[in-house]
Amino acid sequence: MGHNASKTALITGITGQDGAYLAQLLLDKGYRVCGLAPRRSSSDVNLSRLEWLGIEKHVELFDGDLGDLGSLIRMMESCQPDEVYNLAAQSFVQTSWSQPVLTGQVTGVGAVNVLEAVRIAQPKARFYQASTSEMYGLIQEPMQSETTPFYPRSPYAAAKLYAHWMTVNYRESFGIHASSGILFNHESPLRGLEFVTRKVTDGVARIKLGLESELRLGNIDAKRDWGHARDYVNAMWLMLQEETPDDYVIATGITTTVRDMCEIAFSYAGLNMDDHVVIDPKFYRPAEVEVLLGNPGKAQQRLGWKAETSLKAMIEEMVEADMQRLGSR
Ligand code: NDP
Ligand code: GDR
Repeated sequence: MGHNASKTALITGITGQDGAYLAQLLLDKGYRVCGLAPRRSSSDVNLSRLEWLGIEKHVELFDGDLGDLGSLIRMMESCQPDEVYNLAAQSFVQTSWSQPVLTGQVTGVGAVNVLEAVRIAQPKARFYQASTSEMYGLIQEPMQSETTPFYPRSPYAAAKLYAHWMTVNYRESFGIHASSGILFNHESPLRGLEFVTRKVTDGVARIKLGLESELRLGNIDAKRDWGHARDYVNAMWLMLQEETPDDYVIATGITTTVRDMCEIAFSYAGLNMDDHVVIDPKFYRPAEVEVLLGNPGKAQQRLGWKAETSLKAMIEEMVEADMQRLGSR
């Protein structure tokens, strides 16, 4: 609170996992927080995550869409942000093969719409782009850093790589204070149910409560560097407090197989994973990113950031939250 009291932030994707945690972090720091909230047919706007954190009444929501430049410019004009966080995306890798064009439009071109809105209506604002470790894809280096070459392996990753380079270009060509966080996987009780950690913790809670008996998964040999979303949104904020915009890898520096992550969830609930997990090729991907492991050295050195939450503590928190959610239905 206090010294940031006069600052305003605008978050696209405020209704998603990271948007909700980032909104909470910025409200705690005394920011005025605006968010782009696309209309959804089921309930006008998806407020469930903001409600879970109890902050839905403290943010100002604007009607608009990443595909509609006019709506983004109008939002910049009414909100007048000091900081813009572009978190909106079609973010599920699997869906990017069934909807490659939409993924390109939202995740790739959509980011350029936000950059254009900044350039036209709020050029002094600092801009954050949600880049991803998926851009490394078929990596050749055992540990990925800011200098590791990219090799995207999905329509999602290719769209994110375009947005990433456009962010660099707006920084170099137009002097926009634009930074890109290359974030490795990060999870929480607010993670979407289709992503593997939450699918597992929700599945374990259902099995424990007798609502299901099996959990169907794809490639459980894949390895990911998993951290907690609450820790990672802090890195986004720290990047925009730097005088010079730059790109940073945000990761834990530890990689774990899907199998071992699963094991943590099942044993926490006192269950045996082998009694319940069924491998279903339906969840295999046309091209897989087999292993990701990030080197967060630059972020630690320059931003003083490091991951605080262990995978075990996070998965246990997620199982707990899912048991409570399902138990109280
Ligand atoms: P989510 O999928 O939880 O949230 C995505 C957000 O984008 C939602 O608020 C969604 O709105 C919004 N959105 C989707 N399409 C549009 C559109 N056309 N116009 C406006 N808003 C739209 O993602 P996360 O919170 O997990 O991730 C945040 C960002 O970080 C994403 O860009 C993701 O690709 C990227 N990322 C995520 C990582 C992770 O491990 N979580 C790692 C690296 C990068 P609605 O709620 O209405 O659907
Ligand atoms: P990812 O996350 O593709 O890394 O992208 P996801 O949790 O979907 O997959 C992680 C790994 O688990 C394997 N897997 C399964 N995945 C899902 N979803 N469902 C399953 O049943 C299953 N079984 C095995 C996958 O094959 C994969 O190897 C996430 C998203 O948040 C992106 O937006 C973000 O950019 C990256 O993380 C970093």
